[in-house]
Amino acid sequence: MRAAITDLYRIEDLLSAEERAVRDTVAAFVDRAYLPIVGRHFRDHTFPSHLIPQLGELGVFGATLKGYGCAGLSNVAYGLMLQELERGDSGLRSFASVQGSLCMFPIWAYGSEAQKQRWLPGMAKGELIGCFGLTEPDYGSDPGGMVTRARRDGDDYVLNGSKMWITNGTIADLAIVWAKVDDGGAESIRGFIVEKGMPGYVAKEIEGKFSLRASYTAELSFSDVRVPAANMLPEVKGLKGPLSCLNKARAGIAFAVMGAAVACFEGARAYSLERKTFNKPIAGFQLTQEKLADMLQEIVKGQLLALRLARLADEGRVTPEQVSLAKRNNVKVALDIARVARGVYGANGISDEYPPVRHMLNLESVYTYEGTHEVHTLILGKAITGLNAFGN
Ligand code: TGC
Ligand code: FAD
Repeated sequence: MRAAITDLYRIEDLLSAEERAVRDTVAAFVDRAYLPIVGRHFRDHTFPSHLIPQLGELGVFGATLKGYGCAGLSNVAYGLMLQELERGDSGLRSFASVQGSLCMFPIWAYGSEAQKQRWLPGMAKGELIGCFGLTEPDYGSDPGGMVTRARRDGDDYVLNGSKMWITNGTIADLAIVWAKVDDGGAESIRGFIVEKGMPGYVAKEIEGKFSLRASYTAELSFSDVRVPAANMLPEVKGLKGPLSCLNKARAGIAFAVMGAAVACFEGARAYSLERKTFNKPIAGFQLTQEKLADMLQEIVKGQLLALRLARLADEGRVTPEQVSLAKRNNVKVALDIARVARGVYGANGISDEYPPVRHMLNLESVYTYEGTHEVHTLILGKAITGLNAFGN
């Protein structure tokens, strides 16, 4: 990254001038507009919505998509943007992941031309906000078991069910909702664009989170919501619809979480050089140096992995197993780094005056969402052995 010690392996040299410029612009935005206020938002459990149009101007939303007002950047540039956002807070990056990879991408890839024209330009600018409803109260890791149903009735579908743990839910203008429909005899999962204000659609903020407090997370409920058939995504059927969106979002996360790790590493390094015990800086003790060396080692490895993954995506050669390995590894090491960094701060490490505990708590969510650590283990296990260990 920027500071020389963090970029021990000159990953900088592997980036194009455009990629570096995009990253530096987002980094400056995070430093100037976000870091001074994130602590207050985390305390108050609020998201700084006033920054959304500025993120739109930076081209963050749907950054890899072409046309419809989107920036059409490489996956590497997008990953670098997300890394900087997550250096600020996972909540800021979550907002961008959901808007771009989980809401704009399915409309762009599977929507009708009318749907693309109607939604994408406003979403790219941040004037319209999306959320993605796959998880249900009883079906998280196993979304194929979902019970939300859409029944055809004339020119509409009638939607009933609920979705749980939905990022941006309470501030969203539209929700991409995945539901089972009776599709001429066979049941099939389809995506629907459910609009704010449709009668019977309610989004309720989930209270009591210790993680991702600077982000909104909702329960969505649908009670006989009439959704025009024209709001169904026409070009995809089955679980591969939502799972293909998750490939994009998970790859972005693999890149992004290294930003949280860097924030923790840089903070712990600076603090350990300042803080003295037994008459010398704690950075001078071998045990502290081992912690810093471990952190740096895992950051370098994680960044190289994320960069390779994004380059493969740019070449159209990425596989879900590659995405799972990178998401699984990088989130785990970022969480470990945040925990160790928190310890380096001693008692100060539990205060929100310093970033590691906030990142640590956030990363507990990242470890769980977009496929839990265990789900990614099993995806890899299946790829390695050919045997499915998910269920019966
Ligand atoms: P399975 O039988 O394996 O597959 C069903 C169909 O889906 C296809 N498929 C994929 N397609 C594209 N990409 C992938 N990664 C795919 N994986 C599978 C598959 O080919 C098949 O297609 P077809 O045509 O033959 O029908 O499905 P399964 O029911 O056994 O489930 C597999 C499993 C467990 C891996 C999957 O369900 C899974 O990934 N579960 C985890 C769920 C998850 O990640 N949820 C995330 C919700 S969104 C979220 O967390 C947002 S947080 C956002 C933020 O704030 O940043
Ligand atoms: P469960 O599926 O109940 O799993 C519980 C535990 O069992 C986990 O440790 C899991 O790994 C383990 N487990 C499950 N199955 C197996 C198995 N076969 N073998 C071994 N272990 C297993 N979802 C959305 O759709 N949209 C969003 O925007 C969204 N945002 C989120 C934001 C936050 C802050 C959080 C925390 C979650 C969000 N989610 C979202 C939901 C998230 O994707 C789910 O929480 C996740 O998929 C796991 O589902 P679950 O919580 O129901 O856990």
